Amino acid sequence: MALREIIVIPDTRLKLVSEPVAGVDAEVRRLADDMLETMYEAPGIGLAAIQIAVPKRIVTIDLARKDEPKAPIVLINPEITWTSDELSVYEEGCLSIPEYYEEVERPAKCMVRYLDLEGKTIELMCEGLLATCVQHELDHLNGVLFIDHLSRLKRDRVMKKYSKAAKREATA
Ligand code: GNR
Ligand code: NI
Repeated sequence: MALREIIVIPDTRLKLVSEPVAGVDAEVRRLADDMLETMYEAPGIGLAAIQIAVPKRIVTIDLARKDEPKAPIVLINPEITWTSDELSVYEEGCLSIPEYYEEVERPAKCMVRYLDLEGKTIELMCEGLLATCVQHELDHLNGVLFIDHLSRLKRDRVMKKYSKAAKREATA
């Protein structure tokens, strides 16, 4: 297992559409392992491979609290096959947009189909924070960030702030 660096905005790689994985092999399993380690260390409740600069359709999720046993989920080539008409609002954050939080409205429930680490097809009904997290992560696979769901004004403000910070970093 290895800890990987999480890329942050305005890194343009976060806009890439990630490629499907051809098969669940040793390389995919190693990548998923690295993603879990990186996600736990951050700490975060979800991670998409593109956040460690790998444009593959792999997601890790673990909603267990600190005092609970780990409950990792690895989703390979995930697809949302159904979303509820009912919506819900959660305050979201993103490891690629550190220390910024804002409310986002999304379908309250969704059905996701994916391959697990054994290459088996799984269908999982999601609600609550899991539904939000799954949708947030699948957005990453399509180059979409949660700030893309906000008003242009809010998004532009966030992008400007992080672009300035990146420039300061580069010239420091
Ligand atoms: O750690 C994370 N918390 C979170 C909170 C509300 C909605 C979505 C998330 S996902 C985020 C980790 C991350 O950036 N995943 O891409
Ligand atoms: Ni994110």
